[in-house]
Amino acid sequence: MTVIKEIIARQVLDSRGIPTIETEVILSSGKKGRAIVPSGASTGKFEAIELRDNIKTDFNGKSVHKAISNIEKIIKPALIGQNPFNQKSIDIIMIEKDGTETKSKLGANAILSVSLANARACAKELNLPLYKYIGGIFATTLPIPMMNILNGGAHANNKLDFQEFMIQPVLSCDINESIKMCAEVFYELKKILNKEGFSTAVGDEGGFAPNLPCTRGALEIIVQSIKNAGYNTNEIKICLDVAASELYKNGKYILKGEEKELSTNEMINYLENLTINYPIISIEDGLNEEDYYGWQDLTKRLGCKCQLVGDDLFVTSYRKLENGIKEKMANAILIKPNQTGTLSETMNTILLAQKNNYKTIISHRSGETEDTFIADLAVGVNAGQIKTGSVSRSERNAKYNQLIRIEEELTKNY
Ligand code: 2PG
Ligand code: MG
Repeated sequence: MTVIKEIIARQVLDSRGIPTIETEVILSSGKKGRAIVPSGASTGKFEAIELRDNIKTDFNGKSVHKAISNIEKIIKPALIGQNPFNQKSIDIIMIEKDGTETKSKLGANAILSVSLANARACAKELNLPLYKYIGGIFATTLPIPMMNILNGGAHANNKLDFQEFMIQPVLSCDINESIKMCAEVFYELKKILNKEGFSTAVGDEGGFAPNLPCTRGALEIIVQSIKNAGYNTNEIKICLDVAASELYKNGKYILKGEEKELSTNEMINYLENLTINYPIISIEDGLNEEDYYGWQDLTKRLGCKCQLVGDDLFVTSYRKLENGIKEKMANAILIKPNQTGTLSETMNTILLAQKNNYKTIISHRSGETEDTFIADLAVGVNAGQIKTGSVSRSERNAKYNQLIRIEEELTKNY
């Protein structure tokens, strides 16, 4: 029987130059799996905890030596000799060794890196592509990209209140075509920004981060870019990540760029108005992560015409999603493996969503790496959608390129 023989972890860098963990799980057969964990900026209050050293003189407190030492001293001895195909038991061993609700003792970054590397090692052992190892022969649906083209909020230093403006080619049914359509809109957007004298420097997720004055201005420019690229707004729709938890102070939504302070009800009106005036089909974190009555109201009012995505609201947590389903909050969930900290927990949450007709969108973090695990995961669970940034930074393109490879493999059937 194949068992886990060795685990090696090291500190590497993410796309913001911030340390993160790369882990290799080596099996007794000699097959290896490797994974690097990403990191968020607008993190939800209830996310699993990323362990950092907090030593000011070491990468400004961001180094991860403690988490790595936890892998070497605690996780590795517990997993050596274990059957790697028993992913659930592997994850449970780590959860139990940690013993906290939020994985704060060993670090969700430490645990996730091992969990993902283990799954990859198993796929290698069986000579299967990762998506097929995760999902089997029915893992055949390529996700529709939700592509970020304008950045604001915590991902840029401009005045845009909303964090992400994305486009989605809703009628395209192949990944090459979807990526091409979005890329062409991105080029047109650059031309317009250039012409109007705005910066074309990009934000953390590769979308442009111009100092546009307001949300409506951003939406106008996106609609124009879609048209200039030769498409119409039936073919390409707009998706928003408001990241409203970042805007919420003392019971109000503070839209600095717009010079507005809105109550929950006014914020819902504001969002509804945007959906009436622009081709918006999806709104993520339209309200604060704890504005539960607001979420119920938002869902009642917009839920039948708009995808309402819980990111900070659900933090990929089974329990939070279960409660959200019961209380009728949102109708879709953003899935980020590092919000929960293991592959098994991520899978459980996805299955719960799918069983209850909540849409699933597999997502990157704003601090990413060349690791393409989420591309395989999106196909493996037939998620339907993926959010993995723009087409202008290689850590984002790595995921699109992996989807292109997977599509080729699935259609050619080799
Ligand atoms: C989000 C994510 C990814 P971050 O809010 O959806 O786009 O951002 O990783 O900074 O939480
Ligand atoms: Mg979000």
